[in-house]
Amino acid sequence: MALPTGDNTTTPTSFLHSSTFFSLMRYLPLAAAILASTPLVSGHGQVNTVTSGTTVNAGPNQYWAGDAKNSKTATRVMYQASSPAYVLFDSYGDNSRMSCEGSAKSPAPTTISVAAGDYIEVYWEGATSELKGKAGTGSLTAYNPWVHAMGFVFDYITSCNGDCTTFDSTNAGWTKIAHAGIDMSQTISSDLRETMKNKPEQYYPTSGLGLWAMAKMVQNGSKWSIQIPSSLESGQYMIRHELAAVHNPKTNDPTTGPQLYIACIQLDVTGGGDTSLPAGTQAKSLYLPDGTFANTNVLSGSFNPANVPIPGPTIWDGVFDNARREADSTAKSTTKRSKRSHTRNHPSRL
Ligand SMILES: [Cu+2]
Repeated sequence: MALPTGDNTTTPTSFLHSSTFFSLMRYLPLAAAILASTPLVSGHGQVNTVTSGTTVNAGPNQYWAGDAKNSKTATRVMYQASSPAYVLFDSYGDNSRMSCEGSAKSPAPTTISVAAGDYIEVYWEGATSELKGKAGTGSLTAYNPWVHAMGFVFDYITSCNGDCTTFDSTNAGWTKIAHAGIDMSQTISSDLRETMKNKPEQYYPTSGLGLWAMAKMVQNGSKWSIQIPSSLESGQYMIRHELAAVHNPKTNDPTTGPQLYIACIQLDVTGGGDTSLPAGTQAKSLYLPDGTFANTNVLSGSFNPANVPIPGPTIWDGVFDNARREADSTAKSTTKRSKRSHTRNHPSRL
């Protein structure tokens, strides 16, 4: 859910609850048509597609397990758009929900092959058409754009210890490979700012510098790029790609606070380096349920976009081997690089 005036408030459930049996019968064909066409429920969304080079892998159908694409997807099933649609602060300490939105023990049937050092592109899709065809959404018209513009994007990785299609990620240790909060060198486009004002889910900061990672994603056609560290040894891994929407600041109400949308994407990494992942951080220990992050309040008068720390562990220093390797390959030195362990992965517990 979003602000009272935010995400779609006409859900099939409320429709049904507000109807007498007689009027329900009158509207049944309409309700059936709505349910058959799109999931007309409260906002949010899911992964539409993941690409790796020329490989295009469709995300699962969250609403019908029998969909043919579900037998070919490498993305684990996420929550549907109705409760639970995302993970809230009262569940930040729950490994089952925090690792893969309830799919920790329900692997996807395939993996996507990607070379170490290369990128995968994740295309998000809104569950509703709130931003479809709206200015500032990167000309995405093939499906619904992602619906929120304020929030963080985090990327973690874990080893599947073999086969991702049988991997239980409940107690996995996650290593952060990228994160993004507010970029104070950029502004949101005036188009998207206006679109969000009309949603209505006004964008903060209301003027000046401060581009949230989520707005960057929406402006870029709801696409996010993730680089696989070139130092990482070959094998099967799972990416925990996470959007944290902050449009509905936390109060005493347990349905408020940052909304975590977590997509687990199974990869077969080829051509890797000589570095293995550190132990990482269990999903239940990534964020504090009452810390700085949980209490991010874009609506408070004192909100300062220049002082929004990024929560969770620091980025794994193995990621920076990408740059080191390039430097190494041009260096004259013939010294063999030793296999180093990377242990600087302490949670900052915000
Ligand atoms: Cu939402």
